[in-house]
Amino acid sequence: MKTAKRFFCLEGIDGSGKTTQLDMLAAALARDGYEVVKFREPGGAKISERIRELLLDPSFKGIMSDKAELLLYNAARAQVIKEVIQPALDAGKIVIADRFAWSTFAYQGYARGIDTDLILKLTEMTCGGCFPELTVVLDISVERGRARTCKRGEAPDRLEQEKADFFERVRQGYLAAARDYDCVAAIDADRDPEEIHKELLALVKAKL
Ligand code: Z5A
Repeated sequence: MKTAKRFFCLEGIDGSGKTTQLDMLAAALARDGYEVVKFREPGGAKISERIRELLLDPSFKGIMSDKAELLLYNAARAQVIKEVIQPALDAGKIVIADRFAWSTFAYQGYARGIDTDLILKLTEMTCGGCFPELTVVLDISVERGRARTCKRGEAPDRLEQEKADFFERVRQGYLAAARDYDCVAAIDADRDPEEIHKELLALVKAKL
């Protein structure tokens, strides 16, 4: 996969701390004088946020087909690339994504069982060369991740309603990506947020 300079991504199961770490990373880079654009997936652009509503709607549990799900995640991604990511990279800004194509590899590939070679081909079509030069997987056990999200007390969305073994397969998908691809690194996310931040910042700065 062709990668884009200054494009970074955080991945991990629910509750791994992506959003927390993304905010800390973006703030640290901004303090160093970098212009930073951050967004979440699915989402980050108006059309992509509308697709997010469809994807996460709990009333579609058991109704949405796996193929429709796969294509909708890619449709949301194609739009945010066009509107947000590519213009920011062209302007020399740093882009940080809260999830990107490795989520599709882990959730729709490893966990749902869709052929991962097919997903990689579709990813090439959707992203072209607009693919993160570094993805950091925040690795945590399913149990510990769940304990963190349960504390929020919100009703689970369609994906969050999946069982623990689904999320274990997601976790294994991420760890396989970190083993097999140089542009993916996994770090221990079951630590103090400051400790994780230091390691993450060092990994990103090594690329700048
Ligand atoms: N999905 C997919 O299937 N295919 C795809 O291609 C894509 C996505 C792109 C989108 O989820 C869903 O779509 C997701 C994957 C699927 N579904 N699932 N399940 P989302 O955007 O709604 O949710 P999320 O990405 O999983 O975010 P999250 O639940 O908010 O988790 P997080 O961002 O990793 O964690 P956080 O919000 O930073 O932290 C969670 C809590 O833990 C919070 O109270 C923090 O204060 C606390 N926290 C954070 N760090 C720590 C540490 N280090 N110690 C203790 N407590 C901590």
